[in-house]
Amino acid sequence: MSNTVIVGTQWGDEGKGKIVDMLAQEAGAIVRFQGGNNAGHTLVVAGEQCILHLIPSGVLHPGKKCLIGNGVVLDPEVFLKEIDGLNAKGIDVSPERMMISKKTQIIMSYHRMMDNCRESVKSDESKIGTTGRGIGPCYEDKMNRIGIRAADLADPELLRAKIVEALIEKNVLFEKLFNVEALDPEKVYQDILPVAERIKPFLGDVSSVIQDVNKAGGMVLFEGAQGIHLDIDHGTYPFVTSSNTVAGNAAAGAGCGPRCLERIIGILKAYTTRVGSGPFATELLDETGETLQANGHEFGATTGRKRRCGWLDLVIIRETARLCDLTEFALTKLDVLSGLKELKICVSYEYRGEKISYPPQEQNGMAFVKPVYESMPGWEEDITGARTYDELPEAAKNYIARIEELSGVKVGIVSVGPDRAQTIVR
Ligand code: 2SA
Ligand code: GDP
Ligand code: MG
Repeated sequence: MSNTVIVGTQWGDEGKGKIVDMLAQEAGAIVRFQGGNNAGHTLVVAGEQCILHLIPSGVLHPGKKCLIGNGVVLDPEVFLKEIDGLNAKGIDVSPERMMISKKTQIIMSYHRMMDNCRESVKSDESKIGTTGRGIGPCYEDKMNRIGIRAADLADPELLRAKIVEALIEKNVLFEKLFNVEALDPEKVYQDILPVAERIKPFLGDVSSVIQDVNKAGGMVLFEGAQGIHLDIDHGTYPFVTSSNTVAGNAAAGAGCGPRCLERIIGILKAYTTRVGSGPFATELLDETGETLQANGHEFGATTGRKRRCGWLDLVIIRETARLCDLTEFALTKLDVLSGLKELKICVSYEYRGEKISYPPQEQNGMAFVKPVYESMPGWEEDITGARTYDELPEAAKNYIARIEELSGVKVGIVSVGPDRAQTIVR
């Protein structure tokens, strides 16, 4: 089996969790390589729903190794809560199978505070609409080389000194700019100590585990979070998250070389959604948008925010295919389109008087594009019970074929419902 990377092709919430859970059956290890608990990955097995924020979506398969790579920002309290919840359900998440890279950056209370302070002083137009989980400020500290790394949790003196250092500038900002109370470094340190104690047994060398799994002939599944158009470099900057979400970062963020990445599956929702601010060319602010939102149950899996909905945008998908070198798509939520008489696919944009096939690269250029649509007939049938490709209505097959033609990437998996079983492998 080839090592496989799963990425979101749009703005997140394409159904990555479901597909990772499904493919985890064949994996030796599942590794998260970027993002943090801003992610909400939903798995449904035999009707029972489980939403994961930090723990890799392979966890429901007993014995599979679940790894958190160096590229992740980890909130230790959220991590412990998540394992407690899983253990209570009888799912083993002991350090025997769960590991956090010693190099993983730690989200501290002051990162969450900074996230909310920064958003609160922005104008309505410039608010990012972050999840408020401290993701951006934690990555800022990493790049600023003052981040707390997971291994520091096992070294109390170093930890204390680093907290003091990290708060020097932040406390000035908290007090003078944001008008909130400065934090006492000693209190932050004392509060994190019991948490650190519980995290210690999970610390390890994720890079070596990946290598060992491969050496033993096992497959490693790299689980991306958010989506390619939320990538810090390639997304709709500045309305993006603070990590590289592209497939290439799976290598850097997990601790292996680029030749490790073999099969690259882009998870493609049959329409488009976005949560948070930022341009969205095919957004539908009408009844059809509401229908997609309602039928697709489009609410943020972390914050509960309503997701914005619109037609499938092949321009951003084409860009994803080239940025990630996709080998195939897993098309999800096709069932949500059932009952729509007409389906539209955005095939190009009009931008500054020109027709373009890839998103503009100027800041906020996406806010000024006009989508060029192609129309296709929809289908009436409920397809949630389909288990083979042939059971799909002709119009659904045509929709899939058109996606393949317009993107140059084949659709290898079709998902027709949230449950693990509601999947067609071609
Ligand atoms: P942040 O918190 O700094 O990463 O926010 C920056 C932008 O990234 C967006 N973002 C997301 N978009 C879709 N899904 C995400 N996960 C949750 C989910 C979101 C939720 O599964 O539904 O529950 O609201 C996710 N995480 C970050 C975010 O909306 C900002 O636009
Ligand atoms: P992720 O962040 O990419 O893992 O996606 P989320 O879990 O945030 O959002 C996807 C939502 O769609 C979840 O509620 C899933 O249970 C659900 N889902 C996944 N695949 C399908 C599908 O094929 N059909 C339907 N109706 N729901 C799906
Ligand atoms: Mg999600």
